[in-house]
This record gives sequence, structure tokens and C-alpha cells, in this order.
Amino acid sequence: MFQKILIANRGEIAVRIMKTCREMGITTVAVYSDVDTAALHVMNADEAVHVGQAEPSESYLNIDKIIAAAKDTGATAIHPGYGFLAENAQFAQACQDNDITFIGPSAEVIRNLGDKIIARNIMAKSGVPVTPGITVDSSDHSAWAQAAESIGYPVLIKAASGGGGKGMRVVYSPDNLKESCETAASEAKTAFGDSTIYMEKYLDRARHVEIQILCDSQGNAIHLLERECSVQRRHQKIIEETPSTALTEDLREKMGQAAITAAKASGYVNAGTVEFLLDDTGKFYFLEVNTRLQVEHPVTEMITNVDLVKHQIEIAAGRPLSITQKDIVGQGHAIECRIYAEDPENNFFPSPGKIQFLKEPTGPGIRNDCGVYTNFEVPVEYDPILSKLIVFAETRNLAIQRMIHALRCYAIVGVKTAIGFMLDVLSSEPFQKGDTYTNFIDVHFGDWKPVLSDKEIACAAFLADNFLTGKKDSINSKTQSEMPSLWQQLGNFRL
Ligand code: MV4
Repeated sequence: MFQKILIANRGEIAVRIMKTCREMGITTVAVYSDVDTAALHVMNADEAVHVGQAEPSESYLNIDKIIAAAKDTGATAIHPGYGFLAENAQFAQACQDNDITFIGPSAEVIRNLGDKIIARNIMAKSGVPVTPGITVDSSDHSAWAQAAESIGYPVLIKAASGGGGKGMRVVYSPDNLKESCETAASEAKTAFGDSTIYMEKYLDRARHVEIQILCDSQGNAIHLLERECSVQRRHQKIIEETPSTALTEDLREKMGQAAITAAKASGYVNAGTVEFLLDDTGKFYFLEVNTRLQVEHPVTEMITNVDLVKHQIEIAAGRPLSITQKDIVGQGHAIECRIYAEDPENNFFPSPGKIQFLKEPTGPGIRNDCGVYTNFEVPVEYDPILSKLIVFAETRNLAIQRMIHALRCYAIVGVKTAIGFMLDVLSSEPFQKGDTYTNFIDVHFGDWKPVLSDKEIACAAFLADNFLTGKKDSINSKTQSEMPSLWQQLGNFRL
């Protein structure tokens, strides 16, 4: 087993990974940039190496500096987290070239699955269902027109190097086909340095359901059930849950097996996620494989009681999986809300700044994977995720109720968040009915306006905190028994 692991990331995910390392008796090395000298992940690590300026290319994305930091500290493995270098084949290769274990799949697998056309072809060949689709020479427009006719409109133009929805174009009629292909190709060139595009049948009204997999280097592969991630805005997931309200036991088994087939067909080793679109008739189609630990992995951990990071580390160390498919039994229901520094009154644009006060929700079935603390200045340079609030309960309804409770107890002052928005989504009838499709937010919350300002919501939780922790003197001088239940007042005030 590794003695020392370097975590090539920051924020909540770096903190999360360090927790498992500590439990396993592994020493951790943090890396940090100029604006992260006081970041939580630095304080949580045993050692920390300054790697450069705030710009990601100078620090968290700088392969040479990260490799040097591992060598200088004697770390023999690197966990990349998500984002930054997590799905960078060049980085995985650089680790290998320097005798450092990359905690993730091989460079070759990352490269193959990173190319969505290659990934699609691997899956189609091994019997994993893919949407009707065609790759043709991007300069031959008559070939495109023919392809679209044979697939049938609407079609979706995707970038071969894309993923996460970047560079996609829906085309409803032949009139805009040429133009859409050209814009998609040029967008892809700008974003990924690769203008290769391909075409698929566009599936309207589908759900995004993904399967977590774990594969060891001995050829054992298991799946850890599904995550429903349909509730998203502009390809940014907002709320994730497991199990999906859309799966029957039979469908779950079929999708799980398809994910294992996908893993074996691509030579996958370590933790990964196979994304599918699921339509109303129970048909599902391969989308892509995410070759990393995902943001939403905690919901899977909650219902399976499996520490995914621990298994990632054991697999990377060459150990066989210590669990089998029979050990994976989903229990109860888990929901995650992503808490970003974002402004719901300004299109949910990032709103970094100084955290003036933070009170994390706690209690039975509540987990908050947090990367910030009171007085920390959220840098403008990075993804403004503050934490992920995850709840677990026996049933979906109880989990929703618990999440509403936890969100109401979550006080964040100093930066704006979408906690009020999340509360409205969780309280809504379509969400409670499990009527979650990828267009859920646009359809039901496209014109959402806050009733209470973000400040009011944070203040309510702040006041509640002062009250509950006995600092009531700062609110008024009455003793607790003389006061009307502030908690009750706040409850009425807030919803
Ligand atoms: C699709 C699709 C409909 N039809 N492919 C978006 C992210 C990338 N992984 C693929 N995506 C989609 N591919 C076909 N043939 C709809 C989406 C899509 C989507 C998928 C998952 C979650 C949210 C989404 C939002 C819009 C579109």
C-alpha cells in the first residue's frame, strides 16, 4: 500500500480524499496556488507544496509542477479528484513515466474514452446500446444531409472531444444543418482543439441515469447501482439522487450489466461512471464514460455503504476488489445538493467572495462535503463549489424532507448561494413526483424568482444558530424559556 499520496486538486474533493487517506493510514500531500495558501485542503493535509500562481495553468493544471511536487515529497501515488487533470491522458502518462501511480484508469483508456466517437464505437461493437448515429467527413455536407435524413430529424451534432454538453447543436430541419455543423465544428475547435463532430438521433424528454463501476486490475468488475442526474442547468448538475425513480429492478439489472460490459470492452480499471440516456419507454442509450471519481459519488456511498475513494486507492495499488456484486445492496435513498457561490438573481453566475459566516448542517443522515470555512475567501479563479450537501433516509420522501431541513439549517453569509432555489425545487410537486427529465429546470423553474433574498435565508439560519448554540444574548436579553420558539418563527418565516 502507498505510504504517501499527493492530491492534485483543491476544495471539497481534496478534503474528501484526504479523509479516506487518513483513515487508511496514508500520509497526504496537498498542492496549492497563491490564492489557496489558507485553503481548507491545505490545512487538512500532512504536507503542502506551493505549486504556483492562481491561474490553473500555473498550478493545478501544471503537469510538470505537480509531478515535481510528488517527487520532492516522496509521494508514490497521485489522486486527481475531478476536474483539473483528472481526465487528462497526458498527465496519467506523465505519472507512469515518473514511476508515480495515477489513481485512475490508464492513459490509453482515458484517451480512448475521451474521444466520444471511439467510445461510441467500442460500445456499439460490444452490444451496449447507442443512439442511432453516424460519423462522416465533416467537410462533406451532402454526406451530412444524407446522414441526417437516414437518422431522422431532430438530430444532435456532438463534438468528438466534447462531453458534458459542450459544443452540442440540436438540428430540427435540413434548413439549418450546414450552419449547425459548421458552428459546432468551430466551437469544438476553439474549446478542445479538435473540430471533429458526429451526429446522433436527438432524444427529447429523456433522463440522465448513470451507473457507478469499480474494476480491478485482475479483471473483476462490479457496478454500484445508478445515480439520477437529470436535474441540471446548462449542463451543470444541481441535484443528484439514488435510486432513480425511473428504474425497475429489471431495468437496473440491465443497465448495470451494460455498464459492466462497457467497462470490460474498454479495458477499464479503477472507479468510473457510465452515463446513459433513459427514455419514457425504458430504453436506454450509452452517452459517455467519465473516467474519474465524480462530484456526485457520495450518494452512491450513502446507499451502498462503500467508500469509493478507498476502493480507488486499493485498486491503484494492485489489490483485487475486496467486495463482489452480491455485496452491493442499495439501502434507503440519498440526495445531493451542490452548494456553489452563485447568484440566483443574476442567472446563477459565480459570486465568489469572503465567507463571513458558515454554519454547516449536521444530524442523523446528513453529510456535508465542504471545502470552505468562515473567513475563507472563495477565489475567482476556480469552480465556485463550496460544498455538497448529502442526505440519507429510508425513503425518497423522507430524504426530501431531511434535505429541506438540512438546507434550512445551512447558513452561508458573505457569498450568494442557490439554497433558496434548491428549497423551492425540493418542495415542488414535479420533483416530489420524481418527474425529473433533463429539461426539468427549464420547464418548471425557467422563470423562477426568489421570494426571500439569499441574505434573508442565510440570516434566518444564522439567527437560528445563535439561538440554538446559546448565544441568544446577541439576539435579545430574554432567557430561553421566556422567548417564543425562535426556531418555529424562523420556520414560518422561511417557507
Ligand atoms: C444527448 C441528448 C439527446 N440525444 N444525445 C449532454 C451531455 C452529454 N453527455 C450528452 N448530452 C446529451 N446527449 C442524444 N442523442 C441529450 C443530452 C443532454 C443531456 C444529457 C444528460 C444530462 C443533461 C442533458 C441536457 C441536455 C442535453
